[in-house]
Amino acid sequence: MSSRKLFSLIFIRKTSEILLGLKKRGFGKNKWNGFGGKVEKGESILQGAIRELKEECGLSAEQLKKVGILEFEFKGDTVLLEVHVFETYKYSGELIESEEMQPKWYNLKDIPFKQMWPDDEYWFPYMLRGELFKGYFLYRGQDLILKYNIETMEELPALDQVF
Ligand code: 8OG
Repeated sequence: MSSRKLFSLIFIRKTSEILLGLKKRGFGKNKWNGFGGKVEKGESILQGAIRELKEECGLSAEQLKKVGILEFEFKGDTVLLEVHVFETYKYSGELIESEEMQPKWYNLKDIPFKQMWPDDEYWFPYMLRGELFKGYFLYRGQDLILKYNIETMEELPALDQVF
């Protein structure tokens, strides 16, 4: 029997820049990523995304747009990760470093893919082109992608369900 774990992943955008955070601890340590984490009981995915963004970099998001859904399977592990990806150009508050993340603006031409999850290089282009996408990745360990699939979507499911 496999179980599913829900996560949020948020990217703050400017026209030619994207805000990434260097993860300082836990799963994905020392990798640059968007902000986000596990959706908690009693909140929707969107609420979880807004909460995590504030906790990890101090910013409040307005008008988070869902842009993609990623599924990750790790060979030999029955847990399936379902990561809901959001972006926004509208935010407020003061950018801070938190215990979990060290934030930094990157020019879109200089995204540090070598120090990110290996799958990001595959699906970031969809996000940067403004396409909605759904992706599946099968990993061996945390470095090797054995199989993957990405498709563009006309629309993504609503995210107002509370878990
Ligand atoms: O709570 P925690 O920080 O451990 O949540 C993990 C975060 O990492 C969450 O925002 C989802 C995100 N994430 C994965 N796998 C991958 C991945 O392969 N690529 C990217 N970019 N983010 C990922 O869990």
